Amino acid sequence: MLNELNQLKALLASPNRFIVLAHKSPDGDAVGSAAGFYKFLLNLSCKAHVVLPDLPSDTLLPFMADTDCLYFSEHPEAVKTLFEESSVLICLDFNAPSRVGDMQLLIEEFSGVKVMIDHHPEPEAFADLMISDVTNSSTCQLIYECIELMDLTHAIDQHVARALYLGIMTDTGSFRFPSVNAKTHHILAELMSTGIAHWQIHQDVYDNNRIDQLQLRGYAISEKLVLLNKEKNPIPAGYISLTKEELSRFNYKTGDTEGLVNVILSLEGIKVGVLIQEKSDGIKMSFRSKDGFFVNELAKQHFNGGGHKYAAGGISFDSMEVTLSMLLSLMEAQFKLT
Ligand SMILES: [Mn+2]
Repeated sequence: MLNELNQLKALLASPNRFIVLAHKSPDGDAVGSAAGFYKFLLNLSCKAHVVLPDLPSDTLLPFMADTDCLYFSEHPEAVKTLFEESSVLICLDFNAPSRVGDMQLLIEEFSGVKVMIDHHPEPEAFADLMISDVTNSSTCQLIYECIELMDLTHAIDQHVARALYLGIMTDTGSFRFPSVNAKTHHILAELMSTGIAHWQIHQDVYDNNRIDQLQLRGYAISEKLVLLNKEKNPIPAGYISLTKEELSRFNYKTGDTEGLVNVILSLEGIKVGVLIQEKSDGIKMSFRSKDGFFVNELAKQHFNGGGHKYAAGGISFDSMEVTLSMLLSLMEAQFKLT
């Protein structure tokens, strides 16, 4: 990694034009790493722009304020021009060009230097500089570690600190997942010492629900939660499925069901939770697990997805009915307790 960081440091010191890019449907770590790295570049007096494939949720959108972010879904031509005019592409919080949706070709055809900084397993070798740490809690933590190793922490101001704090907070379930280590807390302390209002970040992300959103959550838990662990040969799993009609009944907006899959996992005895939602482009699935029950292979092999051992995503292009019956038989085969 030191070799890559030396090369990155050289890029930062040369007259380059940077594009900072994170993945489609950006979560807190994607938003935090994009906004944070962008501000870091500006603090080093680099020329930089941020691009996201599409808009984050209303909750996360304010964290993109003051970044002049270009959204490919809204301004594809402007993004294409930017790709032609830039010399370095920084890819954050994803490890395969397919994770940016319709922007995939732009990455593949980018003629400048491609840099990847990411923590997801099994990176595809698409970048010239690959900085991958699959044990890291978050891309935001990894970015901090890179900045530290490049000896550039003087470029971390409150804007950078706030953004990186956001990503570490959201990717670690507020600092509680097994991926959190002592280093995570040391970094958080450093970020806090810039004077950011850390409590405000928690409040902005977690205490900002709309009533529709809370009621959708209530409905999902009381009416749609199915537990598989109550029979003779129990499967320690539960799932919630939501149809398009159910989502629209509660005026669903992007991000409204964020964290709902973790509620399943909070049940006593449950090791695997799955949230299945019917969206316009297919049936979206979020998998969460714990205690040695892994979900990334299931998502990868059967549902066109992947991710971390304990947190993965996938998509199915079958009907809800077919998807559910497939999921049930797969979970039975993989997770049944004997
Ligand atoms: Mn992440």
